[in-house]
Amino acid sequence: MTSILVSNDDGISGPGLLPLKHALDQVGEATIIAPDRQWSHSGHSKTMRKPLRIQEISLADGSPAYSSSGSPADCIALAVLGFLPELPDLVVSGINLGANVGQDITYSGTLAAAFEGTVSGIPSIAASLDSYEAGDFTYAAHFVARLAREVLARGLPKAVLLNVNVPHVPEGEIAGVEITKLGSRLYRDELIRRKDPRGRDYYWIGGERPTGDPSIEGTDIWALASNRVSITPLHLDLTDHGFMDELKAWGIES
Ligand SMILES: [Mn+2]
Repeated sequence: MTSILVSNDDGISGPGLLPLKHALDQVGEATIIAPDRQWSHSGHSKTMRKPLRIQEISLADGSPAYSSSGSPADCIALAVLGFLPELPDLVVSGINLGANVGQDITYSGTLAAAFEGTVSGIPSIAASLDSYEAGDFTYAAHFVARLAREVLARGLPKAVLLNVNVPHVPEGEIAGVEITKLGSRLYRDELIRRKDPRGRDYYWIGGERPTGDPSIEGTDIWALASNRVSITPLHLDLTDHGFMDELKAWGIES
């Protein structure tokens, strides 16, 4: 039996988790291990200096699931290191509320769970819906299940994962599926300084939602802007091979 490990960064009550699990139940045996709280924007963090707890719970539809005190990556590590009786054949993380495109992938806990699967040698998919409001995950979940079947049948190259972003439009308005490269996000963060009740300063990193440059054809941001599903293959090797020769010319090695 094909086993699929499902996690996310929006937490065990995240709205995209159960629709994803239901769709993946048609592909194999889907087991949820998800964080017990919100971990969005937490990056690839792993808990090494305090204990982790796992609780067996029932989700809204009665499905059994494991809720973990750890990060998204911890959830995958727990499973891979022996919490589950056998290694999963596939890791799927999502479906995240909010796109993970361009530079987002360095912040995203959704991606971190998938990267943790990839580091462990397990084919992995990260999936996000391009909506910040609780949305309709039906089409996205079915699409990810279809992609999961392909990944299980064909495998993925070593150190490569698939980052999927689905537009939040009715299925009839989906204009196609594109294999894309990472685009360029435009963040609009600002620092907000306030006073706490004791008169001390505290800070929020806030501001408007990020936008992106939709004009660069072939990017994930362009695909979403034109109602296309985006699939970006990501490699764990972040080396900038093109810059290596110029860096050597700095003479620092001698
Ligand atoms: Mn999230």
